[in-house]
Amino acid sequence: MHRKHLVTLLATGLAAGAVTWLVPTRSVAAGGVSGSVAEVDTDNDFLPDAVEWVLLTNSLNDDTDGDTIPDFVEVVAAANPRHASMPEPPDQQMRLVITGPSPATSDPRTWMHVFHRVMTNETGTGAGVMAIESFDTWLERPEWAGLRFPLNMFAAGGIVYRERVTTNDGIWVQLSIPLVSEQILKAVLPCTIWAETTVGGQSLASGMKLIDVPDGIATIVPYDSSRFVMQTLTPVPLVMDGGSQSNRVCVIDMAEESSGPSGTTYIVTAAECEDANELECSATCPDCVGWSVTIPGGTQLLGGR
Ligand SMILES: [Ca+2]
Ligand SMILES: [Ca+2]
Ligand SMILES: [Ca+2]
Repeated sequence: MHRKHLVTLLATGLAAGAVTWLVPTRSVAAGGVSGSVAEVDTDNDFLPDAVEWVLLTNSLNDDTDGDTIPDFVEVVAAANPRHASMPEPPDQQMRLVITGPSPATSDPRTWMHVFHRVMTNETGTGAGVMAIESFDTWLERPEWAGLRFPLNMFAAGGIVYRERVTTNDGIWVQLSIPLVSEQILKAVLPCTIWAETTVGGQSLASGMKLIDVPDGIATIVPYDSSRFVMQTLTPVPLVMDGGSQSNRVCVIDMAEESSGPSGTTYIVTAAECEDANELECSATCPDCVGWSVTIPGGTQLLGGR
């Protein structure tokens, strides 16, 4: 078997030396709606609906902010997909996103999605994944400084792999790996899940911080320069408001309170509804004022690096 056809979940830290090799078992056509959370992509922009929910992009529009840069390119570059911006230079990029169970299915698993944008002249089948030279992923908890907890212990098998060759934006690669149930993952919060890859000799890293909130697992998504949205991993059904759908989401202000071994603790000081595509602001949003939220490493590096 050719090494480059393989994707490795490298186990380091607590299980030093244990390496699990996973071969992509499924290759599905880009776009369209089929079974799992990793495959439902209503607007066919190569970002599953569940991923767009977590990142606040519009799952019904392949260019949320209308600036002609596709959602995929802006998301994978950790740019600003909801506000018009300058074109992204052609470059290798990678972005990790965790999503929760879909309310439309009985699948209780969380998913890790790793998206790559690969710049290569090759266009044959598998050219994108062939360009990925190494792939490591792990979980970190602030209390275990320096320890990388092997994510293969959380992986549930049956990964989804998709690849799309574009005209000007390189090859897009999606690798989605089902993890344990949201309940089990909740037991190790707060944590950061990381992926590190090498593409064309270039080292790429992306992490997502997961925090514990009363509604489940949430991540903090930057909304503008100083405010954030605490977005649950699991989409909630849209609520009809007077017959029309709301497109607003709860944006929060946070004040730093203290710093400890689990990370930096913030108090939510304000919560208000703002436009955010097709997302729904819960009627209970204002309830989060006064919540104490602990984020590993604080709000730095939110949105990837
Ligand atoms: Ca999509
Ligand atoms: Ca979209
Ligand atoms: Ca755009």
